[in-house]
Amino acid sequence: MATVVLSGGVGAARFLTGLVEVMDPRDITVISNTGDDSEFYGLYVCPDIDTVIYTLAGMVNPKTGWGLVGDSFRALTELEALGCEAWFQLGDRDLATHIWRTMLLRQGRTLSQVTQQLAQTRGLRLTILPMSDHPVQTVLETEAGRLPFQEYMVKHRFQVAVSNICFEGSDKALPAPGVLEAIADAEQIIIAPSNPYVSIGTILSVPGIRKALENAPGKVAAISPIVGGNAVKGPAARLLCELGRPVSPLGVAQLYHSFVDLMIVDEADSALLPHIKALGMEAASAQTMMTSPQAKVTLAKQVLELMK
Ligand code: FO1
Repeated sequence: MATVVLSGGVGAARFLTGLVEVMDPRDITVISNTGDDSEFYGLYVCPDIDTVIYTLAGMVNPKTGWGLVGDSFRALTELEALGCEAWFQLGDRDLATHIWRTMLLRQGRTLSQVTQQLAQTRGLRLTILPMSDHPVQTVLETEAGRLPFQEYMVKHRFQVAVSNICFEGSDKALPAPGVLEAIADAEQIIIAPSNPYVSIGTILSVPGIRKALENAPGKVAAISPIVGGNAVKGPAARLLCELGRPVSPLGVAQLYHSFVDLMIVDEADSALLPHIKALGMEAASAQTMMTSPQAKVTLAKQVLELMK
């Protein structure tokens, strides 16, 4: 069954490891956020795409959820000794991915082409599409000034108040080849448990994607990344609060209500189901905490069952 998954980084990657166990990966198209992409030392780094690929290939560092398991940081140490800033932990083996990607982009390949080649090289059978081949940068307006996403997230550890989020370049961006077609052809579309502002919101900022979701003939379900008033990972709870939304799956549902048919919340948040339904969408609860390989498979099964 043709399935599209809108994806950020770690939460989406964990969900996808369950999904590929319960359906044919060749039927899955992942549309990945690229607003977190950054250049470090002249290299083009795509954290969300790499997190999904490394996780599905069984290569990810299980402690962090990003980067490669067992990687070392000798190149970074040398770069620091040369006077470079080194707050973004790029491992030695991870650097090979960024060198290779940058090399192919400089030869004129598109990010879509490079991403598909990278996924195939790592043995993956699903399709991974960047949201756009054009550069879009998530920039947060904060009390410490305008910060590109990785500076906000990693350098400042998201401990600065945010007043607004911009997606620079999105007005000139086009969806990557295949993105709108995948949404239109999908029998089901799943919004992964990713940050609704800086992962999914960034994808929605690319002209045409929100409209395609609103008009999609397939059912659209979203899994809440907020459980019991907290983000499972990252700044989602803080951003909901700072941008004036309820810090709960209800706040997420408010952001998604124009295109989501079914909101899936954790069992801990079952009491919110009537409030979410009042927005005009279906709502159901499931065990969304992916604390073991079995829990990931169970969640994927439950999501597919709820979407029937
Ligand atoms: N996240 C961190 O919190 N600290 C890091 O130093 C860091 C390095 C890093 C390197 C490669 C990569 O693919 C991801 C990396 N991440 C790091 C994760 C990344 O900042 C975010 O989790 C995503 O951009 C949000 O989805």
